[in-house]
Amino acid sequence: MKRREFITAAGVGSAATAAGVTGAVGTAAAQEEEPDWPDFVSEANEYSSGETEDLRGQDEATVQVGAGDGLAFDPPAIWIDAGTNVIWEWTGEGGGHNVAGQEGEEYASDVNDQAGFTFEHTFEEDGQINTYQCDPHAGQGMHGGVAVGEVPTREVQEGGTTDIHEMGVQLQEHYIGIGAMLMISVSLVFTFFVLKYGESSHAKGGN
Ligand SMILES: [Cu+2]
Repeated sequence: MKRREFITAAGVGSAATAAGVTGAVGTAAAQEEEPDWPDFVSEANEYSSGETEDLRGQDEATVQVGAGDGLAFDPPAIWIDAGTNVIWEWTGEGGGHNVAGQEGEEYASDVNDQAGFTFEHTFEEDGQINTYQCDPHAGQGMHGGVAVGEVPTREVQEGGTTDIHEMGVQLQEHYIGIGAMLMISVSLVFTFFVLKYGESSHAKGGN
């Protein structure tokens, strides 16, 4: 194999290995449980899988109304203990909004478009996944979810990456991370030296 081809092969090989290992670390780190949200919440604006805000252990939780592009609740999915008071705070963005309970506990605020407007509801029933929406923007994905206490959960997984736990391999993320960095470093240093000194015999011969 010619030197150039070898450099390319080594570089691609190391990069692929490092990327593979990094992907596995990402999966392991992100792997956790979150409430088994209905699609109504999974498709809410500003929500993506695994981004449930875990506020258990606190007696108060705050959610912004009119976040993101103005048509979202933030955080859109929260997990609280029974007895927690949830306070929705209007940002004033996105027009008139309200908060209206759907599945679960019943509550509804007025529609308002002023920054600083607030609405509160204390969730009392343990084990329930509550959903709510903004009536004027429900059709545009302005939804939210409040999971209370011991609710059914699902495992959070990033799409497409290998689940190293399912493979039965228990690897310490720490060591995998160091390994990935070492491989990248070795690859870079190797490439640097070959490029710098590999051609030197010809270059110096010319001088
Ligand atoms: Cu709205």
